[in-house]
Amino acid sequence: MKKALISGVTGQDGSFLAELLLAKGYEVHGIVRRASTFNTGRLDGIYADPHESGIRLSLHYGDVTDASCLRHILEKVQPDEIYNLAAQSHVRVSFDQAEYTADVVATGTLRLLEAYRDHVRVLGRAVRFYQAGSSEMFGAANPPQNESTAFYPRSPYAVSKVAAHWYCVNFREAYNLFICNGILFNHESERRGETFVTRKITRALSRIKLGLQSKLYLGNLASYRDWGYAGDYVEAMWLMLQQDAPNDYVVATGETHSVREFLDQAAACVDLDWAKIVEIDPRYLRPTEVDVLLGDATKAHSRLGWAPRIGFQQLVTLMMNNDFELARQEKTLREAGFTLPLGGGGRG
Ligand code: NAP
Ligand code: F7E
Repeated sequence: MKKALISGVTGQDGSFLAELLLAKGYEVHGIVRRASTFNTGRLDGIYADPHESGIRLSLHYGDVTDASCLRHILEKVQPDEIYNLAAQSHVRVSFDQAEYTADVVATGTLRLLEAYRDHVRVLGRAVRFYQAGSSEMFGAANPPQNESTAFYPRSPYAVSKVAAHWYCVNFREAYNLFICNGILFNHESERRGETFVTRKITRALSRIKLGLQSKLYLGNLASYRDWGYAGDYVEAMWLMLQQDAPNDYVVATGETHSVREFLDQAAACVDLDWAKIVEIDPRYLRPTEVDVLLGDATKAHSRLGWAPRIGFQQLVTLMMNNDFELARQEKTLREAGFTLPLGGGGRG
């Protein structure tokens, strides 16, 4: 049985990847940050009590800012594949917490790479490593962007991802390690964090439709993103580590849509006129914006045989269906006299 270690297992992608690997028969180990509230909600569908027998998902407390804990986890788990998904992944927040973002995203990757290199060296094991790179690394580069496009990062997050990317390339060349950089364009789902624009829109429009909220405050509606479905994208991560040789791949749908278009599609699902509900709040603008991202995933198509299954319209619809149902449940509970803690409606 193959063993995988996932940093960032509690995040959107981590949860989809853990499900995919479990379905493929892997033993899956995830690194979880200690928090004062539960942060494992996205794993509820696959988590089982460790005291039961035959458990194939194990969680380990750890943090990519703590090198010695990463070394201990590697020694204990002895994985065949490592997926480094841990990140402070919010671009707007990275302007407020630039140093912290660099510590987690750039230096955190370096810490894990060093622990991985030493583990391979000492134990002589063949271990493969996936790095969660981002289309944000292209930033202001002209679209369409592919593996040959020069990076032009536009945020502390993106600069940190570029550093992590090059650490990975350097470790691959310097120590002959099997390391792949996935350069993934935006991918969303019903599990997307509620302060990213897609989920913020689908949560808010659903709640507004049911009278639970009156306004939606957003920033720049003119930017374009190549939005895919997270469940499709984690398959590409896995495929990269199954090839004969390590390489770097762009993963994208090849279609781009503006935030306005996302609003059009989402509002149409619940028959709302978003222009009457949405207000612009400058707090959500970024000091430097990424205007247009549009990925060319020809290499992933031809070498990995990867293609996205879910298109833009289907993505918006599935997120709206999910969030309308959540809003409906919230309304029912409120009417019965219960109150629920709200998500990121006013943030993001
Ligand atoms: P996400 O939902 O924000 O999840 C990030 C994960 O990293 C969470 O599990 C989080 O833990 C964990 N984490 C944060 N700081 C950490 C630390 N110091 N030590 C250990 N774990 C830490 O992000 P995602 O959308 O799943 O994305 C996964 C990865 O792909 C990230 O590296 C992201 O930057 C990258 N990426 C995402 C996209 C996208 O469109 N989704 C596109 C390209 C690249 P908590 O749950 O405790 O917060
Ligand atoms: O913003 C605009 C915002 O925060 C998308 C991360 O997963 O994908 C994600 O980064 C666009 C931007 O995602 C609001 O200005 C307008 O132009 O949903 P987002 P992102 O910045 O593209 C990349 C690939 C990653 O790697 C990242 O980890 O939407 N926008 N109004 C807004 N954005 C937010 N968050 N909130 C707003 O109110």
